[in-house]
Amino acid sequence: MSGEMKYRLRVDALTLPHMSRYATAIEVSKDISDNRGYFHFAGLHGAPGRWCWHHQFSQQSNLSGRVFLPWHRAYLHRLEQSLQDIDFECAIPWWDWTLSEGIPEAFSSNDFEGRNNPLQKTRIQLFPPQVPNAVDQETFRNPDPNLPVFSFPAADVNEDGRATLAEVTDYLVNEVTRFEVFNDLLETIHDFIHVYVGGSMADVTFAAFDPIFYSHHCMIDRIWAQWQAVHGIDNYPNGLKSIVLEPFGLTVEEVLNFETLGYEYADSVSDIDIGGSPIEG
Ligand SMILES: [Cu+2]
Repeated sequence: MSGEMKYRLRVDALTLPHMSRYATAIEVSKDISDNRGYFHFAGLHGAPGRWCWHHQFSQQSNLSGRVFLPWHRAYLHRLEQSLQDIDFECAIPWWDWTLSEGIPEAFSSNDFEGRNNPLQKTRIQLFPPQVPNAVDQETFRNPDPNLPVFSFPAADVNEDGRATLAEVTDYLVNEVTRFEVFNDLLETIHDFIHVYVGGSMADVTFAAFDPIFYSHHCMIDRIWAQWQAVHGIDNYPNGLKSIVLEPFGLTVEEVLNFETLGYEYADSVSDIDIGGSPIEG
């Protein structure tokens, strides 16, 4: 454990220190070809590793259970550790899709400090025997004009017949007391966001090569962290706590208290020292 707590902040303009540090670390990571680099981590989720847990299953396990949230927490943690080896101060930023602003500029812009924006896309190159057929393509997105809304009266605070992501998320965190119900609703919302982004993000085989994947999952992890703050950090099915989250070597139990993994969620940069650079704007 590193000892010092890192704060994960909201996705914002690339000119802000927490974003430029993150983009720079991703850029460097993409040039590391061994198991400390971006392509190693991107390849764990879908092709070629196929370790991910969704809807109670992983292609690499004969167990079934709600392991979606802890598996992705361990995943982000290991990626974040590798990025902190590049820049000790950096942390994964969360994409707050409840703000209804679409794909953030930090991920859609071509330019980062006069270079290609490393958060915009990634060139995927996979060759046999890693995959049956060679893949050489760039990640792409095909976002819907509108973020999803839900027909969900219990969450629909203003009763206009359309529960927004903000309303559904609030409802989930504050009103849903059973982990199983919380998990399944959150996983469904998660699916909708993958489909909303479209393109590579809508394909589990390649989704994790798109850098926006990690900020989407960071948002999912943050909502779980908020739920844990309300409903209990250890509020998780006991029978699943000893499952090992492969290939990360952590058990479910070991990731429940995320602060022991060295990070917390903060809403604003204003009260946090994120490593020297003055906050602008
Ligand atoms: Cu996902």
